[in-house]
Amino acid sequence: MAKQSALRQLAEVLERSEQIVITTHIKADGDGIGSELALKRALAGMGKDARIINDTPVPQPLKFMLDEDDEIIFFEPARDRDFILSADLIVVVDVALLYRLGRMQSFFEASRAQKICVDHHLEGDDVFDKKLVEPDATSTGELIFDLLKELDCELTPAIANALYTSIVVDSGCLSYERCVSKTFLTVAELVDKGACPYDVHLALHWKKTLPELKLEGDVISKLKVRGEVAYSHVTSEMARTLAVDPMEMPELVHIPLALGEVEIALLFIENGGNEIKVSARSKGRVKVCELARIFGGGGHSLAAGFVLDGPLEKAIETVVGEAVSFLKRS
Ligand SMILES: [Mn+2]
Repeated sequence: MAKQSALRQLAEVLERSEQIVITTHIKADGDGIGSELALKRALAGMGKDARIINDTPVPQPLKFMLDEDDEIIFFEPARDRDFILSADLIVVVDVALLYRLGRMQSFFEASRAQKICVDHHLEGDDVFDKKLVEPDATSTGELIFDLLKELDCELTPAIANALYTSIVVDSGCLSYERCVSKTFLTVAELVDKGACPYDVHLALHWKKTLPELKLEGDVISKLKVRGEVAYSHVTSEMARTLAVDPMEMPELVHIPLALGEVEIALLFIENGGNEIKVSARSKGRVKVCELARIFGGGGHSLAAGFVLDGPLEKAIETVVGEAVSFLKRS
């Protein structure tokens, strides 16, 4: 019921607003991008001036989702500040932590617009006028679907395909725990409205480049196991040699998770400078977001992440040791 009343309140805010900024977290994934596109397309259909403005560019593997190159604007403060500061509404999707908006954060804070959030993560800042946050939802896309229903929006094929992509990206192709019958009913309706599952599958999974596949091979060759924890890493040197951005390959962390005896998978990525980005996954016995929180990160029960200082070997030693004892405690 709380969800229904949040949906109604958000729908009313959207109906009243005319100039709308939509944004998501830095290094957006398919859920963030799909949610933004579906919402923008729906609002444009309602005659609103809605623009998607993100701090970081659309990752190459997700560009298939765009109808036009500039459908998502890569933030340029000098050009975009007036639109943001004079907007009457800012919608943040797939994140509720302000620092994850990157350079958009200070403009979010400076704007006098109403601010709303649609998200399914556990952590969030208390800075929104209204929000719909449902950690049990497979994806933000599924919540945007509910919101568009509340708005009585027509689901065009372009909207349906964006939402379908959101949902499959964040639900492990409709297989994770949070998938319930409602998820499948939603997806069925999206396919009825023109979403193309095979095209999305091709674009998401079978459009890799040879260097990307080679990086997967490198991640396998560096794989180590300690107890029920499997881990691997990508150094800056590995990424540079192959000219691949591992941050655009969120599926790399699933390689160590595929081992039968493993409960927690960790992938360490040297992210320029002294920063080590850690992705963590669990198969279900433990909540890996609790492990991430020890290091100041967060996410979902079975998929989380955090950043810590290098050097790489020290970060690996610290985190793997903590993961092993975390499993013993749990
Ligand atoms: Mn998401």
